[in-house]
Amino acid sequence: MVEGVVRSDRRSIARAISYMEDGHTEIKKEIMEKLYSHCGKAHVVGITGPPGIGKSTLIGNISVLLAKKGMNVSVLAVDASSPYSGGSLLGNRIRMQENLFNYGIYMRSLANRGARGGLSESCMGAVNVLDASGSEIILIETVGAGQADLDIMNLADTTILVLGPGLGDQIQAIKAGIMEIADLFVINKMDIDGSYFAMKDIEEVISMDDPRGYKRRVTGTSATDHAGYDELVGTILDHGRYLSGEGTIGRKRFLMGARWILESEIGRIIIDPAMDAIKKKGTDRNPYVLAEKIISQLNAEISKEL
Ligand SMILES: Nc1nc2c(ncn2[C@@H]2O[C@H](COP(=O)(O)OP(=O)(O)OP(=O)(O)O)[C@@H](O)[C@H]2O)c(=O)[nH]1
Ligand SMILES: [Mg+2]
Repeated sequence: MVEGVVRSDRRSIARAISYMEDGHTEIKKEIMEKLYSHCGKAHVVGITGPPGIGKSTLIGNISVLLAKKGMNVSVLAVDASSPYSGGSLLGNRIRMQENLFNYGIYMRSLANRGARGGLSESCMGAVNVLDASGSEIILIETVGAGQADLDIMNLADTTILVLGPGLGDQIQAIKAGIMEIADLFVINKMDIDGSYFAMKDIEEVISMDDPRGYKRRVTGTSATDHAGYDELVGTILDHGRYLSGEGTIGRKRFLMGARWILESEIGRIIIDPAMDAIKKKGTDRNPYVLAEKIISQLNAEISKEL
């Protein structure tokens, strides 16, 4: 199956992702280890925002533009509240899926909050499968609400927050949390009144960014007018280049990886016994000694695992 994934065989990709959703930890771990040497090339883009703001429509449109540039594109819809539709009309939905298929774009919904690991863990697994299969860009759609969403965004190299007209209060609420982790902003539904003000709102927020860091941008898009997508694709690719150019991507992925280790089921297999052993040993208040103990205990647990 792993060989199939690496060959980009669609059935193997689908099976491997299903294991990531439902498989036992041991199987997931084995698959992830075998995929490891094939991973690391994909640019992972998380797209979040309130329900109905137009995320699926947007992703449908930009994934086609990316595919037309010759890129290998995949789409993951996480816990989508509505089927991948690109519009509420059934005809629209069929057209969107046909369109993605015709451009060779791989699309998959993840909706399983099964007992073995959470949704964000399945998503992390799916990203690794797609990365190993040769996807150059992986677009993840998730509804902008709550912790699970933030965890999924913790997977993305580039996080895009989609907002729209008439979200004044929501923008206030969002400013505190996800605003900080978003790298790029989109005001969708530019064809609707009020979008201009939403755009100004975001511009004001990002004008306060630290000038030494990445200069965040906001792009206006409209599905009705098919406008803004070229510019948006430009900013996404630009952010990807920024990350690899700056070497920031290594640090960012390392930190995200460390969080996964601490929070995932796989991590718990190693970390919990180590922590238990340390707790039994005593009541150290000395952080230097404690740090050394933790590391040697983790080393012991890891070699046991290997
Ligand atoms: N006027 C206008 N309508 C849009 C635009 N983009 C999307 N829509 C419509 O907004 C509705 C929701 O679009 P979706 O793409 O399904 O939105 P979503 O954010 O993916 O929704 P959820 O996945 O349910 O959170 C559909 O009826 C779209 O046709 C736009 O730019 N302008
Ligand atoms: Mg959607």
